[in-house]
Amino acid sequence: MNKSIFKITPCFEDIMPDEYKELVESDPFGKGLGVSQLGTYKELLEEHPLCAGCGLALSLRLILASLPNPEDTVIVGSTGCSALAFPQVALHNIHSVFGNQNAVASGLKRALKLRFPDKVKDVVVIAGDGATADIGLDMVMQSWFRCENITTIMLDNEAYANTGGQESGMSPQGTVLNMAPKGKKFPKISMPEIARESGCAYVAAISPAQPKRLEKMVRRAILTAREVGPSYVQIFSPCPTNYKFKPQEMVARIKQREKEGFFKSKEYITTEAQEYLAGLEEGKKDE
Ligand SMILES: Cc1ncc(C[n+]2csc(CCOP(=O)(O)OP(=O)(O)O)c2C)c(N)n1
Ligand SMILES: [Mg+2]
Repeated sequence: MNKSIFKITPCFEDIMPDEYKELVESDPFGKGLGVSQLGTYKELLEEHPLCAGCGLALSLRLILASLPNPEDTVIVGSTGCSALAFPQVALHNIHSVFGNQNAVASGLKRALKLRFPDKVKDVVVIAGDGATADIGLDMVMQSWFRCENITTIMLDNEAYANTGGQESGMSPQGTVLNMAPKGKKFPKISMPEIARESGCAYVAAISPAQPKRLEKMVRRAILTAREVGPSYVQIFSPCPTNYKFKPQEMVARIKQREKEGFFKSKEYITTEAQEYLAGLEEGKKDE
């Protein structure tokens, strides 16, 4: 991205919103900043309209802080709670029709490769569990089978949250929600394993309770997608509104689910991706 595109034309300086002026003065672009520097620069998402204690909002904040190359990243979103925050994200982003996100991202990545052959452009899908594991599963898996160079990040709040609480394929067995009063009859879908078997070169499961590990996984996934093949990161992002717990208990809930054995951080890496990442991470140590 050429930074001159967001510089303020002098004659508009007095009418530009303070938020925008702050971004121009203290942007994170091209500086290699990450999760550890949060609070020292203007973030790509600050205020958002999501519920208090929303796990997805925290995950989104951490993902945006983890992007290896935010100025040349395009996010493809889908319908769901996160779609409400995207208009406030200071990054190129596209809203796709519910479930179509990986098809849109595939076309976009191919077009960007043709349009900017000498530049790295990262295409990252960020969508809910319903969009990824249910209604969009066909498009998601086909993009993996075709080995598209894109990263898919699922914000797993274990429900269709935006539409008032239906069960999703990712809700645990027995879950009772506003619109699933009898309790879910089937177990949670094993998406990391499906991703691994469907051709993803890098797969991870994580939660915002481990911000540094989340950052490492998001970076590894995006770097792998550049050169090796598709990648998938599943982020457990509990929803206080639909699961009816107190907003301040979101992180405690992750830890409790971990203790009970319902959530586990995972990482699957193919040998090719492992060698590629080891080369990059080794190079970074020398810097
Ligand atoms: C094609 C289509 N089908 C259904 C809907 C209705 N719809 C909007 S959001 C949503 C649920 C989204 O669930 P998820 O992807 O898990 O995101 P969340 O809201 O939980 O973040 C549904 C079913 C829609 N907008 N478009
Ligand atoms: Mg959901």
